[in-house]
Amino acid sequence: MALVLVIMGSASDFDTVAPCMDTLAALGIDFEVTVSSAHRTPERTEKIIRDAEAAGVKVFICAAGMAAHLAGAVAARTLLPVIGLPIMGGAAAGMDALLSTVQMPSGFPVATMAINGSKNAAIFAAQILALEDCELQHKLATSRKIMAEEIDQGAMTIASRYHN
Ligand code: RP5
Repeated sequence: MALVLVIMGSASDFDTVAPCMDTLAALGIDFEVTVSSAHRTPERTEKIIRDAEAAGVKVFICAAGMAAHLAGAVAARTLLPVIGLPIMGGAAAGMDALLSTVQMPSGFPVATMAINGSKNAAIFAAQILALEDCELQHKLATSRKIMAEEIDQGAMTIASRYHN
């Protein structure tokens, strides 16, 4: 059963969103991914939300660029947590999507990631699911340990260039 539903506003977002799906897969999280637009296919978006809720999805990740209303449109129709992923594109280089996603009216929060922050969207979804999943908590902790080791390794590599 999919626990996370990733929705992107256009198939053109796919390459930017792909690290989100890769990270969910690496963490062993069951997810589904689809394309639907808040503006171009509002009825389809509405049906996707209803079907996902009925199927047991726990978290939505909504990626969109430009006047990115997808995450907000989903948040308006569900009580499940919605993670917004602003996608860079167009004349405003992602600032349009960032502000459209983050500046929600009081009462309808969207947990907004950085512009193109696809990996963090997956990790944040995992952190929500990990509240009730000890194994997932362990995977996230292990992943942080690996990141810390990589920083330590980088520090040693750079230091060794200048200090023999
Ligand atoms: C948004 O408009 C999409 O999420 C995408 O980032 C952007 C451009 O979409 P296309 O014109 O490439 O379909 O709705």
